[in-house]
Amino acid sequence: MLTTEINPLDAPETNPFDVAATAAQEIADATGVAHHDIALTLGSGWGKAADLIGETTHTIPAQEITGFSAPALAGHAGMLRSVLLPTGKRALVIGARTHYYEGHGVRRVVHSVRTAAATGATTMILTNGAGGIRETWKPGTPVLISDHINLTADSPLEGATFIDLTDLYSTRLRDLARGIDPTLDEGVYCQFRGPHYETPAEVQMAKVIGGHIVGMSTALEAIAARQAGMEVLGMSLITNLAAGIQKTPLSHGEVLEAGQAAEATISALLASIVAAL
Ligand code: 8IG
Repeated sequence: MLTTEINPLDAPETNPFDVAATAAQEIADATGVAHHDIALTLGSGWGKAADLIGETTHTIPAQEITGFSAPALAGHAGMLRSVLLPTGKRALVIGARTHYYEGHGVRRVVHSVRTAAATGATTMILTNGAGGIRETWKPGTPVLISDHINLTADSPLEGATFIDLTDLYSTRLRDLARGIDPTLDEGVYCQFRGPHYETPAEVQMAKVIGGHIVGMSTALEAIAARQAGMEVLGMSLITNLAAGIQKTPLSHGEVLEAGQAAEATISALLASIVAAL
């Protein structure tokens, strides 16, 4: 959709699943691919995986698809790609993430996941860049998400929709990932609202309540993916130690740099995991 149009997700009376179905049909029309099998959201540091998993046959600026938002950062046009995997399966690669901290509401945050499900995808791979609470995780370390703590006090579910989140981050997929790289650690991801980083006290709280990773995405998306019946794999790239764990202040530039340095390695790892699905 054009940026000047009203996003249909913003009208409370619209059904977000209808909007996702429309978006999926538009993707099918634009790509000629009627069905996608898996979907990947590539967060900071993970972008190169799109080139490594297979052959990109179609690239669509996300904002041309119903319900997707204009890019939050100028010059960062989010792209949707349809990728043909060597196995013959089809992947939908989502390079456009709407963050909760943008303030457009949780429907927009999870629209890409719901659209992926509507294209037929039954596996959802969610990746992000995040802060680490464990001191042994040097910047550049990829970590499997074993579970999450949703600190946004929000949910993508509307009404009395009671969804079980036991094993939300599939044990089967985590085992499969460790089959590729046995050194992969795992941890509990805490989604904070952001966009500010945490105070050191908030990081200590996250640690005390059982968190190992702090970030600003993924948990709400994972809930929507589970609601849609998808199997979820979550991975964080630790780009920095969380505030107060590292003694120096956090800088966005530093975070981006760590992401870039690790990008080739972690993207190759993710491509190997996708090949094994
Ligand atoms: I990259 O330290 C990245 N994203 N909340 N805290 C939160 N989000 C992050 C961090 C971090 N690093």
